Amino acid sequence: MTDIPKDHPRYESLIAREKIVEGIKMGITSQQGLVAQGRGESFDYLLGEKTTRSAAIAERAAVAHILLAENPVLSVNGNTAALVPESLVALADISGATLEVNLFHRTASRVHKITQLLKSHGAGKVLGGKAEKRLDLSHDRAIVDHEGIFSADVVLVPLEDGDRCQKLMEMGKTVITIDLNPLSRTSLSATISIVDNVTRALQNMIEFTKDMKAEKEEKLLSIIEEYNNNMILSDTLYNIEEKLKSDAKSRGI
Ligand code: PTJ
Repeated sequence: MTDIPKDHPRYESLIAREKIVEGIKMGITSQQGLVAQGRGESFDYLLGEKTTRSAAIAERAAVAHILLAENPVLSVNGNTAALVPESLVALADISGATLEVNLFHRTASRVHKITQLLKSHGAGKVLGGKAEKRLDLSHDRAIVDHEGIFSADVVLVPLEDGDRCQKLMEMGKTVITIDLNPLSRTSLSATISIVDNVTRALQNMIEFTKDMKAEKEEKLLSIIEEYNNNMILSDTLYNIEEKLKSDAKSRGI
């Protein structure tokens, strides 16, 4: 990995790039993952590279769903495995969710390497390697584990393409997405759309889980009932609009 000085103004962003490049070298991340990261970076810039108030509300509601679920599953792809393996394992551990590797550009070797990586970070059970069920989709994200995504009631799908998100919604599941594009098909079709960088979102969700784990069921249900995903998305777009106006004004444009 290139040595990035800690005082570089774009330190976090450069480290994330390094992790994706490293993921490709390790055979974990697809080359297309680089393009996806670049797209994410541009949306993150528009959000001010910080967790907005609406993203934090979505993250809290997502944690309430995960804590109340019978069989919550965290779906892992090549980008999230490269960027946040330790956070995925920590969130699964503290919330009781199961990890499942599910890839768009699926190869047995990538599934195996991602599983090994998660295990090296302390993961117990990691599904996906022996996945045998198929969702009604024409690409390989369709391949899911019976015990995992197929029978899950709540599924977290970070950095997703819209198809599978819509299919999981049609199957009656609660779908939580993490996607920096508030207007992607994924964000527009999920139950809870977290518009935040996965690196910040998972950290926040771990902290929320620590706080909320001891809450009574009624309290968690009330968080879910009060949540309105359309309002969250519209608030996010408003934030972007205001940030662009204020940036332009401060630069005399
Ligand atoms: O590992 P695989 O084979 O499953 O492939 C994974 C990728 C991400 C390559 C694949 O799912 C893909 O092509 O995704 P898309 O369609 O490019 O969608 C990715 C979405 O995630 C886009 O809307 C990006 O803006 C967003 N995104 C990218 N990086 C981040 C992000 N959202 C949150 N945090 C990020 N770091």
